[in-house]
Amino acid sequence: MTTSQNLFAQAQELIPGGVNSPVRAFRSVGGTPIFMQSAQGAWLPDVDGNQYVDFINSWGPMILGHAPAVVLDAVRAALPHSLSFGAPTRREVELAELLIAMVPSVEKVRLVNSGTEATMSAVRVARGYTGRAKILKFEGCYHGHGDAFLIAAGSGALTLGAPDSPGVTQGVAQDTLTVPYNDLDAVKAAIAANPDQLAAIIIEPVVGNMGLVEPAAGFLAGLRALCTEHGIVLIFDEVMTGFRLAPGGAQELYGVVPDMTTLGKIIGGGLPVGAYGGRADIMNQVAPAGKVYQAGTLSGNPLATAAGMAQLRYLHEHPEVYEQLNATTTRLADGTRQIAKELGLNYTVNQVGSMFSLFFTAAPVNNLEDAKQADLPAFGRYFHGMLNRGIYLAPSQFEALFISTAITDELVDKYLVACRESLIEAHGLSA
Ligand code: KE4
Repeated sequence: MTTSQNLFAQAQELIPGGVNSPVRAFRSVGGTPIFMQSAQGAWLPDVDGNQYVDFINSWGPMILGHAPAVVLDAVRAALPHSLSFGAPTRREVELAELLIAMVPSVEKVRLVNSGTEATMSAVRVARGYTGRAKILKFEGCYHGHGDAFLIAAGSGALTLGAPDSPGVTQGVAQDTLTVPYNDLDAVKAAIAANPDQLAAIIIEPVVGNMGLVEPAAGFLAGLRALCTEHGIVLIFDEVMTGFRLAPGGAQELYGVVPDMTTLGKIIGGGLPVGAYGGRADIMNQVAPAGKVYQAGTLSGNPLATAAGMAQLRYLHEHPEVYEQLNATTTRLADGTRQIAKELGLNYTVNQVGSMFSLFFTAAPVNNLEDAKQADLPAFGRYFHGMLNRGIYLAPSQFEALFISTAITDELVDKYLVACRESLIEAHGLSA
């Protein structure tokens, strides 16, 4: 037995499914999850001494690679001053200022401790602001594990085949409408069928949680117009795309400004930080300025804000990083697409900026139904082929890859060699 196998056997006796987040359990790809020992730059050594090149980067946060000096130095400097006060600090003001400078829709912002807290809070504020009850989300989008979102959810819920979780009551589910992604007519029909009842439409402006799916031309602008026309709060869930697709996220990239934005992952530099923000007239509903209650013991935590501030400040001051990330990712995506074509597989590869996915289907993937056409057993074999060749991918077809600045040209070459060999192996092709 490997050390990972031993640890996983112990973990399963102590932790549900042996993991602290379902998608880590390798359930849809089979095998034993790899227990990591450390990480540096692009490299992940596991507890058995194997080395992997990381293409997940903690599901997005490690955009500068693992253990970047700029972030670790900031955390080291904050360490001696205690880990938490439960009182306001200067850095929370500085971080709010930076977020407002970077994210077009954000005029006021509240820090929380996860993306889930951010989305749960944003929806509550939208309901408080509008006095309406219903929300609309898109099939295959994942907005964290809040009850209102575990309806036709993506990511781990989709991976485990539980897009509608037990424990979510009918009372909650009845207030969440779902329509296919990229289907503006379905949105219009949902609005017409629920006149003056929709508090918010929440969307991943670029989807990572059914695999990478990009918005059709005009889709986001269409949503913007409908929300303006009907007094519905448009929420961009940029927990994945924020600070990744551009300094100002997808809303900067596509030039569509929502009423509210939720943030996470990169914002904390690897430590637990989430945030929700938006128009001042909406955010002024939040206690204690307004009556919509939301709170958190560790919100704005001194260490987490030190890490987040360091990472965001670096990204803000080095916009050239985005050009590098996008060029690296384009090499990876185009190379993967070319290899699949040469092998006669013609698989679909979707890419936006430094996020991409290889779908095990030759058909286009523009929504959840398309993504579900993928050959999941073949994906599982491919995943393990890549793992055996030292490439660490998301252990699910319904996730995106997240590229860091630590991925060099040599590592792109290593990935592409492994990709070809793993596709051949997964499909029993001749080289
Ligand atoms: P967290 O609560 O996991 O910090 O954020 C929830 C969330 C909200 N919105 C979007 C668009 C997200 O992608 C996420 C979390 N993403 C998953 C990856 N698909 C986190 C990985 C996991 O669940 O372990």
